[in-house]
Amino acid sequence: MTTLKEVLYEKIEAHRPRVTRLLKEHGNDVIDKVTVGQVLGGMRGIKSLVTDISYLDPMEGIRYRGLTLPEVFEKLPKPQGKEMPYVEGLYYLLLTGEVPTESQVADVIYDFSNRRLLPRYVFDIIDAFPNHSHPMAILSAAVMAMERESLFNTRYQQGMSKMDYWDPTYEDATNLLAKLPLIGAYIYDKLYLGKQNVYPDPTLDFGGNFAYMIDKDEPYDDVARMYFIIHADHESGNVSAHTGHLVASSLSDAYYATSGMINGLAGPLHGLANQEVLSWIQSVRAKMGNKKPTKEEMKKFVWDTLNSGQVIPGYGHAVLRKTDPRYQIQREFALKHMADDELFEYVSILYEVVPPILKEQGKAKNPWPNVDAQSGVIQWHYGVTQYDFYTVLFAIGRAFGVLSNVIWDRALGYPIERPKSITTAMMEEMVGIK
Ligand code: CMX
Repeated sequence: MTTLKEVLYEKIEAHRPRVTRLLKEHGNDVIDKVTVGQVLGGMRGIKSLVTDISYLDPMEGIRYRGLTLPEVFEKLPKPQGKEMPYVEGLYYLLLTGEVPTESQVADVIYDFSNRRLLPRYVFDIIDAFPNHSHPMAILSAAVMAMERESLFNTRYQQGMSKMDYWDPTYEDATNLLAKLPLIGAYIYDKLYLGKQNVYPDPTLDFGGNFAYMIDKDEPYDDVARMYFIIHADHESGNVSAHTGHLVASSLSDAYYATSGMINGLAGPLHGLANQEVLSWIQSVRAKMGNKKPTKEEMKKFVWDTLNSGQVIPGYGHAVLRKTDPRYQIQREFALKHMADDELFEYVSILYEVVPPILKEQGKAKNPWPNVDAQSGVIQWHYGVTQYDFYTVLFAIGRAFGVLSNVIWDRALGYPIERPKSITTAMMEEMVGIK
């Protein structure tokens, strides 16, 4: 059987001439223009990155390698009797653009299980963190500490052809991805369960093993698979994906790039919003003395939050202009498995109440919920009630997309990223302000 790495290499060889041709024959063709509003407004919408791993349509939502999320969930192989596909199969899809067969997935699962072991010093570093450290800071440091394991770095120091950069990058990325569940689980077990050890089950897949390691019963294994898959990629311009790409563009290795992307994801406007949603809902619940709010009461909480200058977490998006399909997939799961959950009812009321209010307020370009509006309550329902951990789960999923991109970046020889900055005075002069 051809391994994932061999299939990937064939794809890389087939793709390289396309980039060479674009550069050689169309290097000076114009594909976008840039306005002052875009430059001052966080570079929103400027077509300046290339990736074939995912594409985000504002109205349709994300596609991984051309497949919508419902198609991804339908087509990828699943463990027997489970609703959600293997995360390892997603890695195959993201890297190669092909839906793997059962046996191709089995091969990736076997490969991952051989790469799971975590060096002792990683546990020591996690243990050394002071109380009340945020799990995202611990995760970032644990990944960073493993940089000494980088094969890319070793091979680079020995002298390596540019054409081979992708190979040790693939090894680093796959080693790191295979170890992330153990790192995440150890952080969880230590911070919240007071455990000093964590043991993987070598017979389980990525999602199943993660559920096992944090002591969660079925169907949490499917929740973990769903969660890692929906968070994996959202094209290249979001903060976490872009940070990973940017850091790696200087030929910093996969460990540096992943630690960087984790740091970007940890902000409340990005991945941390899932934690913010839960804490916001909890504060509403506390104010209500645990009584479920009516729609009118909920409207007041939403307006109070807006009027105090805060954003409504879990709503709005820089690219999307409709309800996030990642929200929808989780909502369907919740309706099937936990329709009577009290906090899920809060989320459902918010879905009715928030969009009209954001429209009335008239600021947010997208009044609809994003992925983070739904994800925390599902975690809560299945016993992961420590909401500062939620972004760690997001990070483990996001690492698949970021690292798949970094491998392809090296395969296609994308250069160090270096946009140009100008001064405010230069900009004023360019637009005719004296
Ligand atoms: N609540 C209140 N105001 C909001 C809002 C929300 N949910 N979403 C956007 N706005 C406001 C913005 O703060 C901005 O206000 P100012 O003009 O005063 O600066 C205005 O509406 C226009 O913003 P926008 O162009 O619609 O949105 P941006 O592209 O600038 O920002 C995002 C996108 C996600 C940061 C923003 O919608 C937001 O802050 N949402 C809440 C936090 C959140 O859920 N983040 C998670 C996003 C998904 C993810 O990455 O995980």
